[in-house]
Amino acid sequence: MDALSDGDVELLVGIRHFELALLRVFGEGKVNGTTHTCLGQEYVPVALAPLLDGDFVLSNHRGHGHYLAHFRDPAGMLAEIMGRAGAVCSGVGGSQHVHRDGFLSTGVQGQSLPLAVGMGLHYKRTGANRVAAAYIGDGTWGEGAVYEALNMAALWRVPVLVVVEHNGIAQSTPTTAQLAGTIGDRVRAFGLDFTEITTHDIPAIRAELAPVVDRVRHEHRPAVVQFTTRRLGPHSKGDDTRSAQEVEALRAADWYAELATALGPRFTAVDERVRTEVDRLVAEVEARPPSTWADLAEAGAVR
Ligand SMILES: Cc1ncc(C[n+]2csc(CCOP(=O)(O)OP(=O)(O)O)c2C)c(N)n1
Repeated sequence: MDALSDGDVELLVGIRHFELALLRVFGEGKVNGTTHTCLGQEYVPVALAPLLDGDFVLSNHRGHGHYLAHFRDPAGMLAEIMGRAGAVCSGVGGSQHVHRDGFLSTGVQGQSLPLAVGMGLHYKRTGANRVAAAYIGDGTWGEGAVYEALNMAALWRVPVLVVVEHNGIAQSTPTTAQLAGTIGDRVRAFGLDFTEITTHDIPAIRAELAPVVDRVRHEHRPAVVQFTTRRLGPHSKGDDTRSAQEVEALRAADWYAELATALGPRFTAVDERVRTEVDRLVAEVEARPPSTWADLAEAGAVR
């Protein structure tokens, strides 16, 4: 991890502080709707960011980190969630339904995979040299659309990368209580490439996945990459059904403390600066006027 660039460290801790700040403003009753944070999983999109530069990312209900790693735009995302001026989609999409060129998230589990296959087919036909990458959780392997999409991806050989954030739980249901066999065996049954990543060492992850993404892009060999990861926060806001000991054990293996130890003062300096920047951003976005009907019309959301 000590081979990380300053930009990587900034992005990692930036996503961490963004999510913590979000839970705080929700707790203060300053935001409507809901939110799902990626606390503990931040390194996944950070590791993938340079490999998917210029590609299309399809995200899910836990998508802030995916967006921030792809665009480095905390102001637009925060304004979107808080319904303030400058929001990515004029506050229409909120936390889960964000659209921007090169990015689309949906709160409907499994919905992104058929879209990714359609996009991949388009990229293949037009020679776009682009990958459609879709993030899903392990709990989403109960959705039929996932299998329909994998079938067509394999048959049509489209440049689709499925990124599974396997955190071992879906809302309150442990994966062991709902998934027979393994995701890897299911993927291999379609003849697709499957890679499992169990580390949070970002340079090591990039080294392992660069050839995988290359094959997806240039040989149109769809692939599934599973990250064994940890959800440190509640499913949404106050709904963690796990025991305190279980969550404590997950926190003990978090990348954050490990990176702080590995980088020492370099980490502390970046961490403190980024935390202050996020706090300032929250205050600044909160003080902005709400998104207006004019913003919505401009975004094409109303006629
Ligand atoms: C089709 C559909 N069914 C149910 C839900 C409600 N729901 C939202 S997130 C979630 C659990 C998702 O678990 P997983 O895919 O493992 O992702 P994680 O939350 O662990 O990141 C559920 C059941 C939904 N959003 N969409």
